[in-house]
Amino acid sequence: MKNCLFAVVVAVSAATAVADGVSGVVKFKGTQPAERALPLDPACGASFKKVNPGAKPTTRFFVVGKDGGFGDVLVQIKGLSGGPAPSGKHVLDQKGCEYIPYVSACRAGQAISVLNSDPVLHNVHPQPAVSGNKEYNKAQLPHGPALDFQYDQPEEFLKFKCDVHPWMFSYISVMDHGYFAVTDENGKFSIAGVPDGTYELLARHRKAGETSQKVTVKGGKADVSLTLELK
Ligand SMILES: [Cu+2]
Repeated sequence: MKNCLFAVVVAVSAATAVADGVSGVVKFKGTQPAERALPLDPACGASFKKVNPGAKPTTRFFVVGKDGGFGDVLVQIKGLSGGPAPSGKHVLDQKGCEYIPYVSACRAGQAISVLNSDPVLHNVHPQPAVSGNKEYNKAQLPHGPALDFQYDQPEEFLKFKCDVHPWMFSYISVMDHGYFAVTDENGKFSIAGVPDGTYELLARHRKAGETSQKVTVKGGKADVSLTLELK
């Protein structure tokens, strides 16, 4: 009976490993600029060390994986509206005196819940650039309760900052449709639920610009590779 159960589990995980939806990779081309060291104060230095043992605190402008995969790229299907509903709140944490994730995306109207996992005071200061999206500046005690925000107008790379720690930034893209993803640290992405058809797939990075490619979805799937060149 034990063996039988084991076989079932293996079969399920093999099935889920097959890529579904529009998936693929964004590659980085060019010379990766050096990141800058972050001037952490002692309290933040200690927290950073605890969260990232052995790592040096630096800016995170260009996340490039070993195989050239480009992280923190906003990828989206153009020309579609609606799409899969957001599942729960979009969570942004403060850990080691950094915002985690650094770059992410959510749906317009979706609650953005900001946590403070640090033993230090932060203040959460979203600075939207689009009219109708409100600026806030809220202090958050060490390990304090979550603060919720909501943005109804689409805005790419809406900036969150902390005024206590001038190196702390996060960028959340607020999307008016559900067909988007942000690439992981190896440049990989997956967009679920795209109807069959031919679309423009747009990839945009905060500092490396954008590129787009035609993609044809058949049987609910498409595999695509894009390259963003830093000039
Ligand atoms: Cu802070």
